[in-house]
Amino acid sequence: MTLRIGIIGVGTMGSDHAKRLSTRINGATLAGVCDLIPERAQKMADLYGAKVYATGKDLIDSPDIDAVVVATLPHETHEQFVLEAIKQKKYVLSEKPLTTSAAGCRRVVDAEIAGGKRLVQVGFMRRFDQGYQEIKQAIQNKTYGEPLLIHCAHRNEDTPLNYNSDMAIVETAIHEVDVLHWLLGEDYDSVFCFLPKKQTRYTHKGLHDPQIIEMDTKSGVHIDLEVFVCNHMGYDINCRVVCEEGEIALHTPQNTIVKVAESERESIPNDFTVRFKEAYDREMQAFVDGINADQLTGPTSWDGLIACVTCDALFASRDEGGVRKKIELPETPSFFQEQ
Ligand code: ISE
Repeated sequence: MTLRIGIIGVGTMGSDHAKRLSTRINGATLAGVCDLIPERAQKMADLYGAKVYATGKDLIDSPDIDAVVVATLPHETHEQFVLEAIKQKKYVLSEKPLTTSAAGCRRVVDAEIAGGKRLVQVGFMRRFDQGYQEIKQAIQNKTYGEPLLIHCAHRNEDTPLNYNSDMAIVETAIHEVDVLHWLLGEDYDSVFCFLPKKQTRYTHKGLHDPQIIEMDTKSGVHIDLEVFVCNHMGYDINCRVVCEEGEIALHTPQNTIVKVAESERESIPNDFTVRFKEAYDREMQAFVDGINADQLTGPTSWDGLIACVTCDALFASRDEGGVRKKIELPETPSFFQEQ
């Protein structure tokens, strides 16, 4: 059966998902779209032969839509649509962050548990990236001994003028917050965020750029992360895991290297939809396959909650001038332990 999927919010991410659903994903089709800007929705509908819905609720409630993708901005709007999908017992893929606070994620988690069925997948797509998967394998198999340190940098070429310091944590750094504890297979013990005095001249009001994050896991693996969202260079994602007997690092996928004028150049993508195209495809295929098997396997709303608890601690650490904060995670409900 071909699943009829509806997308709420067709900005950068939603339109990227619309294209992937219409052209590269097996077992599903783009059946509906909705956006606060009607022309944007109409454009997607015309391109891919989907129906335009006036509101997100209309799309979710429609008998012609089997499952939903939520890619709205601002991210706090995800919650209302995810809750509506749960109410209608429809599977839903929510872009990350699930919401922007632990309290909001808790409401989603509670609604999902009350409904008695796992329906939510959260868009932590880095778990589907081949580079991160190879690193996870090496860690699990102890190929290079125990992991000791992880050095990361999350760099965006530029951000819009409304992008602020909190967003650089809960919308940007949240990728590392999620993927690193998943890589290591353990929880964080404490986190720390501090603002270096020297900032880029390309930053703007409300954004301190760069920010520095440190996270320590329960077993003592130490992580440092540079979050630099106006780097004026490219979309540059680094993750280097130092183990007892070797080091394993992400490498930006390349098809060609150019040697010219006594130099050798590798390209850096300009945004995340290019850098992680395959990972986004695999994430969406896993969502569709999970629905067809009636069992989702991707990141859960509980993963969404854990990430937001960690981001809330990072905000507190930063706002208190760089105080180390303990991560107090609620006990994992059995509903998610079985996943
Ligand atoms: C965006 O939403 C993403 O998911 C990107 O991976 C991240 O680098 C960017 O900062 C976010 O705004």
